[in-house]
Parts: sequence; C-alpha cells; structure tokens
Amino acid sequence: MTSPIIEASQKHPKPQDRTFAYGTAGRRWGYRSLLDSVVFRVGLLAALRSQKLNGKAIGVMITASHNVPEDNGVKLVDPMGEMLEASWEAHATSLANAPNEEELVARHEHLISSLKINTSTPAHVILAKDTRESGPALVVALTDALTSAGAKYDDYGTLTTPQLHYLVRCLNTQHPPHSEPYGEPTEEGYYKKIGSAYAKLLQGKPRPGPITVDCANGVGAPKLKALAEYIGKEIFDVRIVNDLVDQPSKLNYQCGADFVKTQQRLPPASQVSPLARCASLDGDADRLIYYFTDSDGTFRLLDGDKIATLVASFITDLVKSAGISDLKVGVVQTAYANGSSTAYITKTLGLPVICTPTGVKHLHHAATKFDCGVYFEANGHGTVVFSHAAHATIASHSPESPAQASALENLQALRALINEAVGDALSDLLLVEVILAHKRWGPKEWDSTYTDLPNRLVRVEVKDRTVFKTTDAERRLVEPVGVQEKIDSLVGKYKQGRAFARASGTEDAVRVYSEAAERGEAEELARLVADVVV
Ligand code: 16G
Ligand code: ZN
Repeated sequence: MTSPIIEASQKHPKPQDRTFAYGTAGRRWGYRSLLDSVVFRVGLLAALRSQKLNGKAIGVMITASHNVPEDNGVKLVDPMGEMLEASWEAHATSLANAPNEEELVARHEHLISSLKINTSTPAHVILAKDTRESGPALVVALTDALTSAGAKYDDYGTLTTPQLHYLVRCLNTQHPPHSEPYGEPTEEGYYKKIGSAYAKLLQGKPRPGPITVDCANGVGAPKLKALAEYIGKEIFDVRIVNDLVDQPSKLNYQCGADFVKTQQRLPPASQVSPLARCASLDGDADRLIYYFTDSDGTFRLLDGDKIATLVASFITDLVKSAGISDLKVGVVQTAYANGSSTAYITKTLGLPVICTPTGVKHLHHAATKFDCGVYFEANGHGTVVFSHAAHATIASHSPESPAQASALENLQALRALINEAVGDALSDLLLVEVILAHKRWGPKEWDSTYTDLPNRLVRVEVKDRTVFKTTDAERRLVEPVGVQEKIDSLVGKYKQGRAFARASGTEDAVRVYSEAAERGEAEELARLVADVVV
C-alpha cells in the first residue's frame, strides 16, 4: 500500500540538484518551483511538532520578508509565538533534503521514533502568507502535506508575520495552566488588543500629528489600514504610501525598511516636509524604522538602535514612577548596533547590554534573561519581553500615590500594546508614537539623544562563505586563521574604529561592517577589511 504521504509528495517533488538548509530565519530559497517540495516537507514537520507538543497549535508562515518579489520562504512558529526551537532546524533540513519519496518517508518515520512522537495525538497547524505571487501555490503544497499527515489546519489567508505569531500564542494560552489568554485568536482580536492599549496610553496626552508610513507595497499596507480604522483618525493620523499590493513586482522595490536602512534615503514615493515623522515597514511587517529630513534637507535615520534606546528609557522611567524597585530592565543588541547607541545605553541610561549573534532567535532568547528585556536589531526588528515575575509584579503592585497609580496603569497598557511573541512593526509603530507623545518629542529631539558613529556595511562575494567562523557574538573571526589579526591591525589605525566580518545567514556572501569617528575613515576601513576577507 502506498502511504498518503508518498502519494501527496509525488505532486511536490524535490529538484535533484539542490541542497537546502534551515537558515537564519526559516528558509528562503528563491523561486517557487524550488520551494514547492520544501514547503511540503515543512508541513510534515509542523504536524510532527504539534504532535510532539501534545497537539498545541503550530504556525507556518510563507514569506520572504524584505527580499525581492521572486523569492519566497517558509518558517515555523512554536506554541508561544516564538521561532522554531533550534534543535528542530536540523530535522527540517533532513526532511527537505531527502532525495526521493521513499527516503522522505523513512526519515519521517525515523523522526517519529527518535523523538518518541505519539502519532495518534491530533495535530493542529495554522498558516498564513504574505502578498507574494507564489504564495497561493505554496499554500497548496503545505495543505497537501497537512492533509496527508492527517493534521487539522486553519488557513488564515494573508497576514503579517507577527499577526500569525500572535494568533499561535493566543490559541495556546486559552486554557489552563495559562491564567490569562494572550488575546482573542482572530485578526480583529489583534487590532482590538493593540488598538485599545494605544488609545489608553494616549489619554490626556497631546494628539500625535500625522505620520507617513511606507508599507513596502506589502501585506503591512492593508493591515495598517485596518488597524488605523479600528483606532480612528482622531488619535492615529496615518498617511500610507507604497500600498500597491495588487502589483506583486513592486514589493520591497525602492521602498521598505531594508531599502531605507541600506540606502539611507527616503523612498522615492514619500514626499514629506522637513521634520515630519516617517516610518517604513518591510514586506511582512516585522521590521520598522523611522526617519525624517532635517530643516536643511539632510536625511536622518532613526533605526532599530534608536528605537531600542527610546523604548528602554521610557520603560525604565515608567517602572521608577510606578514605585517598582526590583524590576531589571536590559537591552540586547547585535554587533551591528552602532557603538554610540551601546555607549548611550550603558553610560547615560545606566542599563546593561548583552550582545548576541545576528538573528531574532538569539536576541529574543537573551532578552528573556532580564525582567524586562528590550531587543532590537539595527535593521528594525525587535520587541520587548517581560519575565513571569515582571508580569506578576506589574499586575499586583500597589501604588502609593496617584502618580504611581497612573504610571502603573500605563505600564499595564504597555504590556498589552507590545507583541511579546516577536518583533512586530505595527505594534512597534504604536509604541514609538505613544512614547513620543508622552515625551512631547518630535523626531529631532529623539534623534538628538545621541549621534551615530559614521558606519559602513559592505557585501563581499567570496568563494566559500562557510570557511568564515566567528566567536564573541560574531565580532571576531576564528577562521580562516590569521584574518582576524589583520582586521585588528587595520582597526587599530582609526579613531573609534571598530569592524567585523561574518558570513551572511541568508545570502551567499560575507558582510563587513565598520565604524569610525569620521565618515571617510569608516568607508576606508570597510574597504580595507573587505580586501582582507576576499
Ligand atoms: C534574517 C533575520 C534577521 C537578520 C537577518 C540577517 C529573523 C526573523 N530575521 O532576516 O534577524 O538580521 O536575517 O541576515 O531572524 P544575514 O545573515 O544575511 O546578514
Ligand atoms: Zn520581515
């Protein structure tokens, strides 16, 4: 008898000459024909993951984030809305690379026995996709797999990546032992939760002026519209640009958070007056960056580092004002964080900083070490996580004055506003808007908290990026032997110089980052380090 999995898999065969690996953030392998078998096999793994965790809901998101429209990718979401547990990435890679159907079934069965999975446990998977053209066909591959594995699934259609993370967490916190569900497990529930927290936090505060948001011609556009409609123009006056979701070739093209961050300029479609607040999302709305043009027309970027410092300082003040003394706030960054931001956090804010390797899973994990961990990558992906103890303190603390009571209420609303499951551009956008309103700051006041060191990021094509091995949160190379010494001696020649080289997790290249006291020096340092690496 042929197994249903073999039969279904035959419709989604693996291209013979390809090897796949679960990357920094799921998998991103270009072109739909290549991904078809990968998505099918990820579907099988999602069902196993759910069974292993006693039928908890597992998420599958089909997106390639900020990448070109022809790309696509798929990632799994664990029960509390986190990224897939790292030890399972190898299982994904193993299934994706099985050369044929028989071997796929053999590997699938091996996983069942080695992981001691009870296959009579009902599996529950929820799925969504971004606006890419290849999305619907990949959903077919995914649902074919889930059907063949006998898993129950719910297709939520088109969502932002963080919305899917939110839904997974809601579904898995509805019942004991969870005392409080994360929210209603619907798209409307998401808008309700963050929208009403936003309104609460703005009570009695100056109404924020208009903000222009570039939605990268992606899924963020219709979702931000829905959110804005829920909140109302009175307190959320958002002007959306780059919302052409019905033209898939425009996705992330000359717009979006990655474009603005790497090009350090306005998306051409944004026509804004000096000192007006602007923000960009990426293609699946899990990254956010702010920017503005100065009175003299200079472009000013307010990136993930600036968001992290703003949020960390606000929460620290709020905790203090609420009269809570035993809640430790900390910040998590990567090697890409500007040196000035790190100095500002440690010296001015007096908060601890942890540096981790690139990739949300590393940052998120490190952030859970604090009572309140603020993490952002410079590229704009990040959020805040609270420990169980912090949640309990915030919920039960008794204020001793009206001022403390109001700070405490704000802290409680902040917990509802923040999407703790994952970096979420829509929730982060509301968060920044709230903080600027509380501080009565425009973008210029925010920008002036510290000045970024001039920096440069270059992409270097190398023969084999796998030979580059790093240590110390990717800040130093251990292999190829001798290269780090050369980088050290170059860095030593520049005032406030810092540089590192690391293999990209998502592209076939090495990235070199440098900073120094002067722009020309930062650029020269990047060039010289790139020469050493190539
Ligand atoms: C992925 C990561 C992002 C990281 C980037 C680095 C997630 C959700 N996304 O986009 O955090 O900054 O990869 O790419 O983990 P790179 O390894 O090519 O430099
Ligand atoms: Zn993204």
